[in-house]
Amino acid sequence: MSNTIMGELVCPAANFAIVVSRFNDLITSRLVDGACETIVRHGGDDSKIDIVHVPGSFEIPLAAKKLAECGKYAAVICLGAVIQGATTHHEYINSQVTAGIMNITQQTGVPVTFGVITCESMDQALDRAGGKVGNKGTEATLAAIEMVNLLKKIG
Ligand code: INI
Repeated sequence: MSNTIMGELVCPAANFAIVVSRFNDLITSRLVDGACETIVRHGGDDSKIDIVHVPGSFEIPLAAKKLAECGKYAAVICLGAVIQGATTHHEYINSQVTAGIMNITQQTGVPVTFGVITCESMDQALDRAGGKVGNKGTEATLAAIEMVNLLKKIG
C-alpha cells in the first residue's frame, strides 16, 4: 500500500516574502495583487507579507537569495514580466533569472517560486496577470504554500 504525501494549500502562520520587478509594472503590480490575495484567501495574514521591489527581473535572484538566507521567511515568491523585444535581450534575462531562482531554492532549501511571466507581447502578459489565462502571481503563491507544507512533512 503506497502513501501519498502532499502539501496542503492552507497557508501557515508564517512570513512570506515577495520579490517583484518594477520593469513592466503594469503587469507585475497585478501579479503582486494575485499573490497577496492568494495568501489571505488560503488563511494567511496580510501583515506577514513583505514586498521587496527590484528594478528588473535580472535583479530578482540576488534579492531572493538574501531573503531566502535570512531565516525570516517560509518562502520567497518571485514576480516579474519579461516581454520579448526586437532583440534577443529577453532570452539572456530569462535564462539567468530562471537558473538563478532554481539555484537559490536548491542551495537554501527554502521554497523560492517562479512567477516571472516570459512572453512575446503585452497582450500575452495581461492574459497571464489576472486575464483570461489566470494569474502567474497566484500560481507561484499556491506553489509556495504547497511546498512549505510539503517540506514540513518530508523534511
Ligand atoms: N526587465 C524585466 O523585468 N523585463 C523585461 O522585459 C526587460 N527587458 O525587456 O529589458 C527587463 N530588463 C531590465 C533588466 O531586468 C535589468 O533590470 C537591467 O538590465 C539592469 O540590470
